[in-house]
Amino acid sequence: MKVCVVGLGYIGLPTAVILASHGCEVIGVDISYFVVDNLKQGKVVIEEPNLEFITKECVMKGMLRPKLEPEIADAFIIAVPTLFQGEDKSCDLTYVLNALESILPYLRKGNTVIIESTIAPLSTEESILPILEKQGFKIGINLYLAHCPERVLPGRILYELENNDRIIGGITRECAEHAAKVYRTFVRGKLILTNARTAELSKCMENTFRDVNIALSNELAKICNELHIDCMQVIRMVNRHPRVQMLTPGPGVGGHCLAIDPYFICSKAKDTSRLISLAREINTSMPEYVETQVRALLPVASKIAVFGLSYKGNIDDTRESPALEVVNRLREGYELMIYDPHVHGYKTTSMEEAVRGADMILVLSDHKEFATLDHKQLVEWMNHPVLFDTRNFIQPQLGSGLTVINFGNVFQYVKK
Ligand code: SAJ
Repeated sequence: MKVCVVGLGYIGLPTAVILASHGCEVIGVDISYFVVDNLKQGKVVIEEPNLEFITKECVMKGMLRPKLEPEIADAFIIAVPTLFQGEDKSCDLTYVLNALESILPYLRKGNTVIIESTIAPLSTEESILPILEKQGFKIGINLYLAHCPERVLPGRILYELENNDRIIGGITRECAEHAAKVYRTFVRGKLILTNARTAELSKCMENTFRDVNIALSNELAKICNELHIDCMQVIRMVNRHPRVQMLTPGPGVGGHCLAIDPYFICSKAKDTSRLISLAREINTSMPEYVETQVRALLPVASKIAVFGLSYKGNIDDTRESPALEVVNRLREGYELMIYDPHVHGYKTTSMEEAVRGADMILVLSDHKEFATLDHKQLVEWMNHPVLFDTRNFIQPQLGSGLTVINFGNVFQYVKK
């Protein structure tokens, strides 16, 4: 099978590579000359375990051909970003529609077109189907259209692409069947056939479910701060219940998914999506909450060593990262030095340079490196030995002299 994958980012490239490594002839298309040129040399700009190794193998063996424009193929997969737009943060399909336009000249009868990008419910029928019908195709008869969202976790993308169940949302049953043929080449999980709008809403709801649950934990952190109760202790107690699993409060919700997908639902059911909207409000309030706690802990102008800019631990992705908002808020009144072992392209320093003379270490990403810091060494470097862990995962080291504050005990340290 020959597959043309349009969009070689966090999802498109691993998808192209996994199809190629399972015997498909794959054309990988991107609008970025930089991305295509790097890929031709087997170089990958995304931090994802094993991706560069497998990509290089597929490109060198000619199974994956990186190009700037599409080719005739049996199936076309569009995996480009979808952003939100305007006041209601509705789904911006610009990149998807541009990618669709780019494949139109290469479409032939019998082809399958798959949208993997996360899109608002009803988008496939309302925005994509008409463009293909305008070309004279009869969807479900001589062209097959489906929405097949991914659900992979950065850091485990290749494993999850192969092993997660996959929702196959066809405009018609035949569309779903044809799209399933593509995924049958590599998916070991179950292929769940449904219609396009169910697939669209399911994908958005998966992330919305998580966003709402994170909001509950974030609201608990604020309640506990008011009542002088350790929220982390409460969560540990609650999670001893055999059927309850509360998530961890943090400085906010970032990434290209949870911070965006809930708005796609709200924009389609404004008056009904009240809980979803409120959860977004709670999560987007957390950077300000962190700022308030920092200013209460450190009322005078001081030097803060910020640990972590990425939207979550052990990755280099800063898209919608709450850490960026916290840093912008704290620039007023504090000298900030930023250390992040995973993120490049920002003005960051070494750990020692950031910590020397610091009055606080402010942890904003849960990188694994931060769980094994030598607290005694940090105290030697610091002016004031305090670490504020907004990710609530760093354990104090007894006798180190470093005070470790988190959402659970911050009320004990805030100056009255
Ligand atoms: N977060 C918390 N507390 C938690 C868990 C997460 O504050 O207990 C924060 C993270 O720090 C991060 C944000 O939420 O800022 C999102 O983190 P995430 O762990 O949900 O990771 P994502 O956004 O990279 O991946 C999610 C996953 N969706 C679900 O777990 C339902 C992934 O499976 C999806 O494929 C991905 O969104 C996506 O691409 O849609």
